[in-house]
Amino acid sequence: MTDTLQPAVHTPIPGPKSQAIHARRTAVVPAGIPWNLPVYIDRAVGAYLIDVDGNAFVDMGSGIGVTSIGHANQAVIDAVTEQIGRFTHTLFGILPYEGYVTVAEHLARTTPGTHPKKTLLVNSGSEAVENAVKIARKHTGRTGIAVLDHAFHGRTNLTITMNHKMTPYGLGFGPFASDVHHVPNSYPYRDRLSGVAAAHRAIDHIEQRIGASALAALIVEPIQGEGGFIVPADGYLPALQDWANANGVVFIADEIQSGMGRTGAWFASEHFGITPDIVLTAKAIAAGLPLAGVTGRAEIMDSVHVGGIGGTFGGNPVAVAAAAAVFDEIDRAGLLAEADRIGSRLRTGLDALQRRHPTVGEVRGIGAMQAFELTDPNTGLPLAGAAGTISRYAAGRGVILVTAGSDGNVVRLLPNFTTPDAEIDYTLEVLDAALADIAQGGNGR
Ligand code: PLZ
Repeated sequence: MTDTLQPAVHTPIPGPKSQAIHARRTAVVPAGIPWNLPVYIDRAVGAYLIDVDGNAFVDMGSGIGVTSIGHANQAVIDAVTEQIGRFTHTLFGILPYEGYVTVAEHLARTTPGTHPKKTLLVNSGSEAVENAVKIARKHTGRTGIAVLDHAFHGRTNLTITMNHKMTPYGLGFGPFASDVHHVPNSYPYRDRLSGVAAAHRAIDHIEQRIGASALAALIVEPIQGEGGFIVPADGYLPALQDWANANGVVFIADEIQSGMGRTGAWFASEHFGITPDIVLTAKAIAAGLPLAGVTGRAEIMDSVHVGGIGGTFGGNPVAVAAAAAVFDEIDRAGLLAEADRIGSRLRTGLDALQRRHPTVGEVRGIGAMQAFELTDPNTGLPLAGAAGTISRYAAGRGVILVTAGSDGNVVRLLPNFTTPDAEIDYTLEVLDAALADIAQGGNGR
């Protein structure tokens, strides 16, 4: 464990102070915003979250892959503090500043391919997806958008239309955006298809149900995030890209969850040998400050008329200062290699858990983006809800986990890239105990 911190839960979860805040929240915050655990965080450092009752948790979720370089990173604190003291806003479309340009340069350097690239900065992942669709439509003069089954792209009207799960993301919020088409993904654990066969199925679907000439863009998460860290079979993504390129369809990689070093490469696309026309970033790009990017081939990005894209806060000066520090820190501290190393340690442990616990149907992921899918060993069906039980159990032992999967049966692990080995090993011990507990019918408490 680190010198000063170790997992320590000394109150019931949630503790009394968290419970008191939660009661206040219930009166003033809408019920529709989910909460994983009503534990209110007071501060965070390195791999730890400390709640208002003084409980310390190992953070294996990084706020869904946002604080990837560790909580309270000093380089980020310094960059943000310095920028806040100079200026916090001008609106880049009114009066520009260097930080925006610097982040665009970093994205041009780190996203796949050496072609000229340009970047639009916005505030959230959903907004990045929205803008990528606008740009692809303008560039192609077409309107159709193809998305994959089990995708998650956001919570705006267009992006909820693009999500796999209407429940809960879209239910009751229609009418929805038009000309969005859902296409079969590659999900080797469930479909048992080779990448070539899965791509054939997807392309047939597009050609028959949409028509290539109607399609502006095909958007993929190279590793699906909320869907449950679904790693497509080899050859699936390259075949989709080749088809998109041959048919004048803009090929967009939503790397909002899989990018920024999460898989041990700057972008997960690299593992699959794809060079998307547009790459989307958000989450980890600015260490928790709101920022997202749309980085694409210069000729595609420049197809939009002046004034067609922008926004008040997009590329906010403080957020871009944090982002520049994130890029520098990943380079300086060799954090891509660290993500890979931590991920391997985790993966070895998860593979061992799979051998001991028949409910662990599959372990999958790349780098520090690892997950396991829980399956009923007797029926082969998803163990719906089991991931939530494991996550509650782990919280009681001082480990924060995040669940995923369209059936709520996937536990995902997204440790930050500076997590010490001892915290990874402790997490694996807790998971071992949690899996033993669910095998005996435990409820996670
Ligand atoms: N694309 C691949 O993972 C956000 C959503 C959590 P925003 N995923 C976490 C929740 O409850 O809404 C995400 C993603 C991928 C797009 C998005 C959307 O990014 O910054 O949340 O808008």
